[in-house]
Amino acid sequence: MFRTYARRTCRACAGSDLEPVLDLGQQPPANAFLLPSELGQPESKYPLVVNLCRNCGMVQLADVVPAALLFREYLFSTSSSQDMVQHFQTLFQHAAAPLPGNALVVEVGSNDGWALEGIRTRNLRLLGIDPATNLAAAANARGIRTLPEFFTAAVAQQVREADGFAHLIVACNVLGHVDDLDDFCGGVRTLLHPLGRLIVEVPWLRDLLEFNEYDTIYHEHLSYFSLNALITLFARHGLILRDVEHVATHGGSLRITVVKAGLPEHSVDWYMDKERQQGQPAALQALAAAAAWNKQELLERLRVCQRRGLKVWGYAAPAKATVRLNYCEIGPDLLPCIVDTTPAKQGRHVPGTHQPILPVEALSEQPDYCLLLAWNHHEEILRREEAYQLAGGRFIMPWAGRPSTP
Ligand code: DWN
Ligand code: ZN
Repeated sequence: MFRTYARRTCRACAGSDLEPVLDLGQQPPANAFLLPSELGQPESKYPLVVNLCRNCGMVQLADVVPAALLFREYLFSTSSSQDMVQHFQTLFQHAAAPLPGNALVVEVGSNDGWALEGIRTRNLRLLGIDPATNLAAAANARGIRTLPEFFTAAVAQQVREADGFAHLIVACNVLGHVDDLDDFCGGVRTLLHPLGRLIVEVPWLRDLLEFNEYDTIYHEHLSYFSLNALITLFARHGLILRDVEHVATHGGSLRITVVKAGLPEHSVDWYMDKERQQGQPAALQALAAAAAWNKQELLERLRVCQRRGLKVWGYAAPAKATVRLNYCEIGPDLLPCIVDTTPAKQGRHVPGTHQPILPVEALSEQPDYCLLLAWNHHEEILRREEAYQLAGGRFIMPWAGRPSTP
């Protein structure tokens, strides 16, 4: 059991006016999928309490589980979704197009290196940085140079001394995982070329609230960003938001471009308006109510299936499945197993609720329904699992507030 520490200041503005707005109870780390030999042993669970900063509107976790526990061995790999690989490779191809020859491109949180593969044939120097030693090793083995490190100001300094400035730094789905964002931004300032760009993707708080994506709240995700919070954070470090775009990944994300100098573009206003219209803390209170409602509704749907003798399995074991199943208290009695394409997760069990994770090929047993826990990949999954559906299998969406079968 590791100790959490309680964060007393806002990660974006450093203010201390933090108000608890949502409590998802004690939860196991969402990616700590259990080996069969670990099943009988006591499991570590940590509080999952969400704070709102009344100064800048940043939403963030109160308790911090040590990063080394969460990220040094990481079972999630970007390459588990072809759509995501395509999304990130396209990002790199576009962003790298105007770069001078031999420029340094750094991806922070490079996972298994598949995004950088998208530009490996270009005349550029590529460097991945990721704390997961298993993923960094896999990337290095394929020739994508990857440092098995957290991105800190100290690491940025080392890279700059060894490789010079980076013309492009990309950090997708990373910022939310970082406790010390001041140190992270310091690292960006150190490493970024004066004319370089930082491209960041983060799930947008507005979409999390709009679509009740409470299962994306877990210990790995320390911050839930509004555009306002991002601007506040970067401005404190002399970094300026240059562009913003809405992308569909992970339930709705912001892709922003940050530079050392320049003017915010017009598009920023539209996003800021959307955030203002939503209002806080009312939207967070609504999220708490939606989560509670989703629990009742999902349990009822699964019980109805059980009474009718219908077989329901889970489809995909993303980290967010751990949150939803634990929060909703959906155990193996209602959902006996989950299928997932990730070899590293197969043979393991969901933390807390303990469903075994099977290869997707097990779907040939034709459960009547599959609860689609990786709802953010639903298009790809529906495409992929055509045979299951043609044979009569149906997917149930777990979204709160959306009617669906059965
Ligand atoms: O920020 C984070 C994001 C980017 O990725 C994390 N902290 C961890 C992770 O979150 P997640 O685990 O919720 O990610 P995904 O992308 O929703 O996970 C998808 C899961 O679904 C994987 O386990 C693979 C599986 N899958 C499948 O079984 N069949 C995915 C596809 C596309 C499929 O066809
Ligand atoms: Zn703040």
